Amino acid sequence: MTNEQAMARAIELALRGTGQVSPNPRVGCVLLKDGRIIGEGWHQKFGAPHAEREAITNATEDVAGATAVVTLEPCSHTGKQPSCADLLIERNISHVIIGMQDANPLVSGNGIARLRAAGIDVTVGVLGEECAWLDRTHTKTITTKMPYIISKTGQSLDGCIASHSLESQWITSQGSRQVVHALRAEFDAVMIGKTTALVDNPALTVRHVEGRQPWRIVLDTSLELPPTLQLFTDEFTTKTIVICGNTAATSPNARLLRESGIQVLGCDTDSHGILILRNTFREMLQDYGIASIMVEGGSQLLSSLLQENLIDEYHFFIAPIILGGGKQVFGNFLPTLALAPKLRVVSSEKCGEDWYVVAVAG
Ligand code: AOF
Ligand code: ZN
Repeated sequence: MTNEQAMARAIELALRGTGQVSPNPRVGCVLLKDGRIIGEGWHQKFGAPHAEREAITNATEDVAGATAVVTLEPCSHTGKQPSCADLLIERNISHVIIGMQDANPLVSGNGIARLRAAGIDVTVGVLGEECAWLDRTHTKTITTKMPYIISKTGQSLDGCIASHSLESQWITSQGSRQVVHALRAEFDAVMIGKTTALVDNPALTVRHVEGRQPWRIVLDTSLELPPTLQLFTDEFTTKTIVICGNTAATSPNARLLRESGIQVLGCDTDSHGILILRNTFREMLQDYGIASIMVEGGSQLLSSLLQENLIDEYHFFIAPIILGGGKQVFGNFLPTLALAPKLRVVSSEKCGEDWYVVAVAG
């Protein structure tokens, strides 16, 4: 087995932690002896043992002299778990192959230095880009203290998310909608604006695929949404967060929502009464461990996020339909070409009848 093949396997293992480890990174580890796998492990749950310890625990042979292939730099600090670099040194691992350096300032470079100081051979950067993608949300949160924000739009070829009469069910095909459910299970929260909640009355649940239910966040500055919405009445009300202005957060409506197990959070507003989302996002990470938020619309919310430069990653599901004069995905605020965000396409593929394009902020 080559180093790349072993790293690809470590990435596969790391992915099993999806939805379980956030805001920690997804990490996988493979132990090799004479090119054979003798142990595998992954970080399974937030606060639980790290991938390297799992792989050593699961090893079927003595690990002394083995090569550890790990997607992320082994940690050098003591957090909820003891240091993985120290564990690898103690167990006489002879070579450590790392996908990417940990962005966590408590670790970054120190894990590698500690391994090298103990005489261990260290190789960094095998499938580095793939490993960086795997842990992009951890990298963002640990360095900026802000969650990673993803926009998801089901849209027409001419960039509309609804017809002029606000019909949006359904623009994209069943295949695309299934991918969306898988995405919901991947990220920590799904967010929508007030109009989308009102017009679509979405459940924002994970259906058609296995996966855990993410938080559901809805913005409603004055708490005017009807209490009969699915988000407020179904079996996941304890996974619903309503963001409103600070005044509304102490109103009788807020109390009623809280009585149903819903979280109601007050947010600062600007001089126009618009919620200052940057602060709210920071709180989401700090107080709820929400490291990634997928915003599913509508155009007003997406526009303000774009304007505030808050979107890290874009998922476009583009259906072969023209809605001329419909609701534009990102509104109409961008006055000049110079202000247009430049994106880098990460992947594009056919999804049923639709095209599925993933792009990141350039
Ligand atoms: C590793 N292997 O499997 C993971 C690592 O609070 P703790 O102890 O769980 O530490 C969390 C930090 O440790 C996290 O921010 C990241 O820097 C690193 N995660 N490191 O060597 C692992 N999950
Ligand atoms: Zn560790």
